[in-house]
Amino acid sequence: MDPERIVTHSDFDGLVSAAICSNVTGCGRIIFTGPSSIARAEISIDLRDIVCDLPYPLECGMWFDHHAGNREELRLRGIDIESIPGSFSEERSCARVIHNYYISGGENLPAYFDNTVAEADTIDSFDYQSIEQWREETPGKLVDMSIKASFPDARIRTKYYSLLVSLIRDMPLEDVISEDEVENYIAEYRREEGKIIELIDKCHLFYQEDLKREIIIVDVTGLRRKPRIIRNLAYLVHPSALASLLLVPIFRAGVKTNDFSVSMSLSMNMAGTEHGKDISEIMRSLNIGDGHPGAAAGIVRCRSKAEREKKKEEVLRRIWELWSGMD
Ligand SMILES: [Mn+2]
Repeated sequence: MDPERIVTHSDFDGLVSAAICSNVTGCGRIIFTGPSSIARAEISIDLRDIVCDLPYPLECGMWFDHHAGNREELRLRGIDIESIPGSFSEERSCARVIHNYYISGGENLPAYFDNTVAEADTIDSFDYQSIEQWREETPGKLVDMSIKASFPDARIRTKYYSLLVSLIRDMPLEDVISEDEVENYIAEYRREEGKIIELIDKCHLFYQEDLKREIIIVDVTGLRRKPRIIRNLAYLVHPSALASLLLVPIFRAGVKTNDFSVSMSLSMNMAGTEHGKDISEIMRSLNIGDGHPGAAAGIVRCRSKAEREKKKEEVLRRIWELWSGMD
């Protein structure tokens, strides 16, 4: 296939996916987007497009993905996955699916892709056994940091992501990170991360009965402006925590509402240990959301600030009860 565009997810896995497709097909026009834009059909995609690491659109030329939920959605839509050109497999990254597809098709891929794809596997599946391993600054993680920097506007971000795809396509990650622009955005991300850690330090607490400080709670519902927050950074503030819980106000059209989101995940300290904790079970029991055993989220709706405070207390009490009852 001679594609006109590669439409991909705007994360590390999506960028590596696009880089492999670009290497094989020679296509250099990359569109970056997220799963919800595809679901809402906000981008017109046709038979000349390759789509990576995203839900299957109405139609496309080739589709590569690894999300079980997207396969389930195709089944519900009555579309036979085997009839779609490309490849689906529940690998740890979409980059792995694409790499396997082209290798088994006899394509000659650069040897440095082996390591690039291995990094995509780890980063996309958040496969860390400890905080140290998660914080270890591999070339892939540094590139991922630069992707997560904030950009002055969407155009500059798209331009940088396009540059990154061509760098990842043409050289090993060790060389990508010594490019000036990449270095600058890594530094920018570090500055932002420092500010987030300060905010977490200021807004964290533990439930009164949580004497062993198992769950670090970060409550930023009191902030007037939408904060940028990365939940896992809570483990830097309290490294021995078993889980982190984040309460964030919901903004609609830039305006703060009384509703708040609750998101929670297990610490990587829990990886590989025997435990009965299931975060998605907690969200379902509260009837506010869903997710995976390791991470889940929900939304609590409130009509007033007073109700928000009341519900917050209730949610924290219930989460603590459910959590301490899971063994
Ligand atoms: Mn992915």
